[in-house]
Amino acid sequence: MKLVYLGLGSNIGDREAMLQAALQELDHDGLSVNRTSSFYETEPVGLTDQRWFLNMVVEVETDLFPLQLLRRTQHIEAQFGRLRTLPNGPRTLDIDILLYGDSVLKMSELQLPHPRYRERRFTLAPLAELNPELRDPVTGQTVAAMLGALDGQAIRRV
Ligand code: PH2
Ligand code: MG
Ligand code: MG
Repeated sequence: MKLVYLGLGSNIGDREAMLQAALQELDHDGLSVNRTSSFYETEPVGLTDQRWFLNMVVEVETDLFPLQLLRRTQHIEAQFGRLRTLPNGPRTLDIDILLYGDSVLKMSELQLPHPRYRERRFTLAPLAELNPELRDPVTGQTVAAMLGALDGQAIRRV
């Protein structure tokens, strides 16, 4: 069993209902949800002219391999009407694999850890709520240290 951290985000429609529904979909068939962070209301990063996001991080245990897990998360995104229009643009539901145990992987479809989670307050703050001493498998830095090194990016714990 691997300990995995998923980042969830939504900024279209009923954002909280979307995240709650995604949690239900995640918690079966080879995946079990251990713990969930609070919800965070977060300023959009990248494309700034869009609604604020609701983000959270979920700790799951799984015996799925990384690409199996990716298919599963993509299937759930599709189920909730996710359309890929603009990179970094608005989305009903985004599920990103942030960390998969201490695996380091670079494939065209999937990179682990997630290539941008270290710079984003909307991933690090909820992750720090769950596991501040968790270490990045590449840099060896703790989540708390990475979060402490960031500035900017308004977020508010709900
Ligand atoms: N996701 C992005 C781009 N920008 N900004 C916030 N605040 N939250 C997100 O989940 C987010 C983002 C790409 O997936
Ligand atoms: Mg994302
Ligand atoms: Mg994504």
